Amino acid sequence: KILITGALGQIGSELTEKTRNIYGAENVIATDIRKTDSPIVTSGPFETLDVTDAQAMADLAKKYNVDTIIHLAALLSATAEAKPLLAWNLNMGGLVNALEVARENQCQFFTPSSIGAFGPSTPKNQTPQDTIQRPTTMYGVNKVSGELLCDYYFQKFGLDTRGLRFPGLISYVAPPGGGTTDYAVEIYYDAVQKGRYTSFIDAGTYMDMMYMPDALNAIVDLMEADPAKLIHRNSFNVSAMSFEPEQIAASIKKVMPTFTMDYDVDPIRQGIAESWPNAIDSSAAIAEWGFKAQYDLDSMTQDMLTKLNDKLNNKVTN
Ligand code: VAH
Repeated sequence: KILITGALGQIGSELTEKTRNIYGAENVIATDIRKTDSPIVTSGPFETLDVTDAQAMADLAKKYNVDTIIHLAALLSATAEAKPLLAWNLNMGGLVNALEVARENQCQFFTPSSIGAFGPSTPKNQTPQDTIQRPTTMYGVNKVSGELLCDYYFQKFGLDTRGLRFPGLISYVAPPGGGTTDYAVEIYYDAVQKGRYTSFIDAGTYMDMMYMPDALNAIVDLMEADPAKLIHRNSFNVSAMSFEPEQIAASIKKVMPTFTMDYDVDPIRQGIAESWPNAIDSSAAIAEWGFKAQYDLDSMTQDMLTKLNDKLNNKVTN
């Protein structure tokens, strides 16, 4: 039985559907802070859960006899920068509660880290798996602390903790909330709805990115990997591509020639983006559990625009 926190979020809403398809809907308990009209609420067990409530989480783990916890509930980088103390309490309080419940129930455990776990003094290109991590954002402090805490629970208690340093994730099902890489999601929505986009991230700002189907496969592949082959555990660099706003705009123009983009740079999120790497090295994930991304920028653009057209304009695109 798998318990997922943050199951209505950008990753959670698609990971819940994917794991229900693989392992059986009744074996995946979706939880989130509030119930919505999402199909996730009705396609299998759903419970409201505030991850800062340790007892409530412990009670759910017992109620459903959970053996795997996928902890996704967290505030993303821009929101965390606006509300740093709330971010510390939710991101770290929720994580330690989830780790304790996993330890008490001997669960396998997954929680994502991020390229946000790196800072300005980290090598920016081909960022190594093992390198300096002095992030200058509250989100980054949360992610580095989370990586270390999950390693600690593995070393100290033998808990089977696993995690990935995700790049910006691009998807069309549930919009991300409060991220810095969200520009690369918004651009597709605006392209379909307005034919144009105003970017809050400046031209020339490279960040690692990945299409959601590849991120979901990476989570399942890592969780099913032979533990004997894992040298790293909670922080595998994984990236499918690195681009800057002009490049994603050019990719969209190949499909929508009249698309235009201009800039209204947000200094806060621009500052966060500039503190992160340009392109990270995924070789440890490739070597230890066979990470492989299927989508590049143009194939992602093709799929995003087709799916969003169907979703937003109810156009049946052939
Ligand atoms: C964010 N989407 O922007 C998240 C992610 C690497 C970016 O951590 O905060």
